[in-house]
Formats: sequence, structure tokens, C-alpha cells
Amino acid sequence: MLTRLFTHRLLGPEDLEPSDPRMKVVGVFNPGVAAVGQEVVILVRVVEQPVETRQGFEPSPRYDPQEGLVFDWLDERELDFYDPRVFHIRGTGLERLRFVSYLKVFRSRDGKTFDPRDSGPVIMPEGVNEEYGIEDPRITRIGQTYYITYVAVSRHGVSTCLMSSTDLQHFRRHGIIFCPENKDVLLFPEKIAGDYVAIHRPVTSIRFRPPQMWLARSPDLIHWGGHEHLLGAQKAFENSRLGGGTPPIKTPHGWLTLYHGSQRREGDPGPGVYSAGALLLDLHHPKRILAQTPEPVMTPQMEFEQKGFVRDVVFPTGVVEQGEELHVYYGAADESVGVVGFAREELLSAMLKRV
Ligand code: MAN
Repeated sequence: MLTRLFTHRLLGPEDLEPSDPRMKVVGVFNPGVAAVGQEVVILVRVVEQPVETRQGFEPSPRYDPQEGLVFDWLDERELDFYDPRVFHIRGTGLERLRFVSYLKVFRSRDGKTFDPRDSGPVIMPEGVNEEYGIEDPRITRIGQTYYITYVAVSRHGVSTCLMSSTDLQHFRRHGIIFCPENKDVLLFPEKIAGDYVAIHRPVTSIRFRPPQMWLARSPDLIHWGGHEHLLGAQKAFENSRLGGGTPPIKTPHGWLTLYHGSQRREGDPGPGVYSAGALLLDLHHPKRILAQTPEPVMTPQMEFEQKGFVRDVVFPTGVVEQGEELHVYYGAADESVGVVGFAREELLSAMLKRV
């Protein structure tokens, strides 16, 4: 495990008013991050749940493209409750979310304190492919434009969409770039051998393989092909899930990216323990993994990482380079936003020993 130079809890559900009087805010987490001049801008995922309760029924909220926010009341007798994020519908084997998510901008002068009043625009779900919410944005600056990948959840599954912005105040949607089931898509900040490159995570219910991350290439950020396998889960801390975390940053030694792994709890079908690992990829051939940390670089250890909407989660989603330090922004316990500081040299030398 790496030395944490500092850890701060930056924002939590108590900092926001709900978007609708029928809702309460239960989480503010998994932030996309960008250094903009002297400021740090984060685009957080806000999670809300209905306030109303009804005997024998559970509400699953969604944004109907015509009617706006509506609740589907599900009969409790048909549901399993072992995951705080979803209702499992026994009859169909399908799932519905217990919440709905949207995105919101916050700005900070020092990147370590965020005043909840200093917030920017809200991005709400739009259209049928986003009806169950939009989640987990990642920001990559390419040239003068910020590109944001985010997860769109709907009755058609979990897909990844693209948005762009030149100021992180106004956003343009470009639609789905990876069809269901695919999430945790990270864009590299520059073209490699003439193509844009992304890390992505196809998810399938057919279990021939452990969880894994893939690479893809594109001429225009919209059309993706040239798919290649990058990394499959091997370590105990990633035996249940594995997916991209922070958009890669360039170092003299290679592309540095953090990923998340989840370890299942024996005999418990609910969410596992989420930790973070690190990868160093070849600058010219990113499919070549130069180094991987043998153990997680961070695991849930602070109280706000261990207790929350989903216990025991650290989920890194962005890195800002500050001199010799790397400031890693992450979701904690699916409830709040944290930032942790690492010494770049300590991380790189821990990894390079293994090349
Ligand atoms: C999944 C996603 C994330 C979430 C983690 C931990 O990977 O739903 O948004 O943070 O699980 O619950």
C-alpha cells in the first residue's frame, strides 16, 4: 500500500439540496476531474432516492422522456435485497436501480476544499438510454477540449456515452460510444500512432472469463474498433470485478492509470470490497503492460470509505498532477468524494521494480 500524504473528504450528500422535493440526496461521489488554470473542477455523480414509502412496495425512480421523474412501485414479495444498489426481481431475473443519478459541477481554488455553494451546472439524464440515470463521469483533456465519458443506464442496459466541453460549463452530447454492457471507459489524452485510444470494460453475464479491461482505437472518438484485451483479473482484490479508474497520465516511463478491483466476501452475494491498483502502459504500444502494482495502492481505511451507502469502497476516477504529488479523486463508500495525495516517485518506483 502507498503512503497517503493526505486524505480529505471533500463533499457528501449533506452538501446538496435535492433536485426535486420528492427526492433526498444519498450520495455525491465518483467525480470526473480536470485542472483548469489554477482551479480544480470536478463533475460529481449525485444520487437521489424517493422520500415516499409505501407499505409492501419499493420505488425505483426513472426519468421518463415524456413525463420526467416517475417512480415504478415494485412489489416487495418479488424482490431480493442483498445489494443496496439494486432490487433483484426474482421472476424475471432482471434488476432495477434503487436510485437515480445525475451530474453536477463544482470548482475549487486549491483542489482540497470545495465550497458546496461554489457549484456549476447540473446535467440531467436525457432520452430513453439515460432513463435510469447517468453515472461515473471521467474527464480527459485532448487539445483544448474536455471529453467526458459517462455511464448511461436504462432498460436497454449499461452503456457509455461521450460529452464534450470547452469550459466545463456548457456540454455537448455525442451519444453512445460503447453499447451495453460496457462502462469505465477512459480516454487517453493524446493520439497514439494516429488514433484516439480508450480503455473500456465489456461486461457479460456469460462467465467464460474473469472480469477484464480492453483497449480500443478510434479515428474520431465516436467510432471504435481495433479491440484488444488489456488485463484480466488475477489478484484476490480484483476477483469479483475489475475496471478502469483514472484516465491515463503521461510519465517518462509510460502511461500511468489507476483501476478498481472488487473482492467478493465469502458467502455474500452483495457488493465486495473495492480497492485500487495501478498500471503502467507502454507509451507507444499501450497494450504492453510495463508494470502493475502487486498489491492495491489504496484500500478502504478511513471511516468515510468503510461506512456509507455501499460499505468498503474506494473508487478512483481522476488524477491531478501537482508538482511531485499525484492527487487522486475518488468515490468513497458510494456516498462522498475524497482526495488522497501520493508521491509520484513512490508510486512509480514501486511499479518500476517489477519491470
Ligand atoms: C460499480 C458502479 C460504481 C460504484 C461501484 C461500487 O462499479 O456502480 O458506480 O461506485 O460499483 O458500488
